[in-house]
Amino acid sequence: MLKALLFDVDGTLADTERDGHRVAFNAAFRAFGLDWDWDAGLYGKLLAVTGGKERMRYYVDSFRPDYVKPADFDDLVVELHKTKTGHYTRMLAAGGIPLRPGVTRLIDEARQAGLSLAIATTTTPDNVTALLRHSLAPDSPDWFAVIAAGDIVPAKKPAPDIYRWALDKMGLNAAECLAFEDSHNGLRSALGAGLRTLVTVNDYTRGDDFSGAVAVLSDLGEPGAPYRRLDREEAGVVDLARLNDWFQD
Ligand code: XBP
Ligand code: MG
Repeated sequence: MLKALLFDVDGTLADTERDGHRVAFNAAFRAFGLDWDWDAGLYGKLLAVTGGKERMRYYVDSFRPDYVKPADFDDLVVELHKTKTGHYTRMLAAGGIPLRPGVTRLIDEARQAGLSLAIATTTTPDNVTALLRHSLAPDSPDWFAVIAAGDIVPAKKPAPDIYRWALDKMGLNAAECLAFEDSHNGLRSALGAGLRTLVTVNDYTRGDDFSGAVAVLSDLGEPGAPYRRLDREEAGVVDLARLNDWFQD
């Protein structure tokens, strides 16, 4: 029986990367007088590494051989990331990033049916609560039995640790749950924890390898604006009846 839905955040609940995180990173770089500037194309490459601090280190190591790291580089990364989180959460508070099609509808239906909800994400906890509060409902962080986020596990996605941590806190087996992801790294993480996983793609992840997913969709769909299934000819709206069908397959 399907008992719980576990959601990734970035790219899955909302399109946060290109016009959210990326913009906030660039604002932080400017505030620190750095000449780092991540355009939308470069950011797509940087998404290979999850986690903002890890992504900045990856950028320096792989794209800026000219940059000379100061002795306190690790501290600089932490401070840059705090500044970036401040920018990002202010953007969310200003209502800057809406949820993707079907997300609010499906979460409402799942709550009414008594399913448990959880979050399993690489992003910083403050980012999750700000997005939920400002784009879903002010009290919506309380709707989630578990919010597993950020540095609570050292190994970020594609490692399965964040999903294992969430399952453990919920006291549920992977076989009782369904995960929602948007990227190859996220799918690997959820599958690694033994979770059946539904993928909704976005512009950055459309070309990713999604082998092993239950289904690969354009989005969750809304009445009047159905999803398109990418792995076969099908359109529709993701509701609990459809999830249960996929879950039982
Ligand atoms: C999300 C991420 C995050 C954000 C930045 O990956 O990689 O790192 O880009 O967030 P996923 P922070 O959707 O697979 O969880 O800067 O707060 O780390
Ligand atoms: Mg994601």
